Amino acid sequence: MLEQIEKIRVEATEGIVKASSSAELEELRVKFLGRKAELTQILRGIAQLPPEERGPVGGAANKGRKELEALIARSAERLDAAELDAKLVADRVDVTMPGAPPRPVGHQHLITRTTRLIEDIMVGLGYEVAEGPEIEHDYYNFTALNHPVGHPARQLQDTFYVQSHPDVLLRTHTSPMQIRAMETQGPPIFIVIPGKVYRRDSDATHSPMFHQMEGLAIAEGLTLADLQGTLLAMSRALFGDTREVRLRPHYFPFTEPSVEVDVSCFQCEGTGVLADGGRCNLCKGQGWIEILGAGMVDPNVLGFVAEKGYDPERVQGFAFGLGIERVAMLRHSVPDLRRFFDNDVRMLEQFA
Ligand code: 2NL
Repeated sequence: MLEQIEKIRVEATEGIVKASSSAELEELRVKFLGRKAELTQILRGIAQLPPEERGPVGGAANKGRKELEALIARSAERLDAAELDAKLVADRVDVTMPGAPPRPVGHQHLITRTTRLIEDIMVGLGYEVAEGPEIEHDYYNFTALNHPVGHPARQLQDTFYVQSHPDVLLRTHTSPMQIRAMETQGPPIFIVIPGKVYRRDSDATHSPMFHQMEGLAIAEGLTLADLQGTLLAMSRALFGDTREVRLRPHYFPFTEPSVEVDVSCFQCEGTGVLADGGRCNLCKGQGWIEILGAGMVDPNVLGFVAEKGYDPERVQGFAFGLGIERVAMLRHSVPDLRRFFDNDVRMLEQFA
């Protein structure tokens, strides 16, 4: 009997040590320690043995059982760990793979699209696109643009100044870059400058940050008629082939003469009246919609860049500035300018 137990112990130990999976190990556990296992039967039959054999056989069988149980437990730990490692490798997810189905990557904001559209139109007319800093020096934002210190427009602009540097500010228009461009490039110059500008203003049609597109054309012999023709071409590209433009006298510090420019209403074809006889809501029955300000560049402004060849006696030109949000609102019937900056994707996705 003792020999039989020793044989079981050796055979079981060999098997357990060689087991290569937890399933195989479980089979061995049932085979050697289960209810029908040889060793279990021996332990169960101890009482039937002659009294002098009970002690040695019971001791050997119990010792063998404990030893095998401990060996199985250690093998199970080893195999479980190895199996978990293998599973972790097999189930590894590459988080850099595209999803299925791939998510759309998004799209340009309507303000970006409108900016690009106006840029394209102006590039088609021979202009170049330039961009400049949003944090500006007082000199470029005001002084060189004919707003001397104490000029009422400096207060009217309601400007964001940098507290620690009273002569540094968030640009109130993209005009400062026009000056910078003229400082580096002599006439003739035909440029447009898009970008963010900042004013202390906030309601349905004013945001403290908004986007402007400014144009500047300086060459020999340019007149107000060239300004009108340029704006007519731009207006037709933006609002339809049958548009007309109208110039009304106005005042800006950096242009003389200055004008405000209206485009004929594209909803009522400039009549102010809709097909059903009702008043056109877009132009409020006027037939005209104000879209921008412009004028002939004041000789004083050219004086600030005279060293680069901008002699007011020899070259002249025009400039204009328009609000990109306003163009986008008109073209797409957006009722409130703040919606552009709420970042509500339900609003933005309409213009994908
Ligand atoms: C507006 C419309 C305007 C300009 C911008 C400009 C730039 C230079 C010289 C002269 Cl470098 N003018 N820009 C001119 C007229 C109108 O923007 O409503 N501004 C307050």
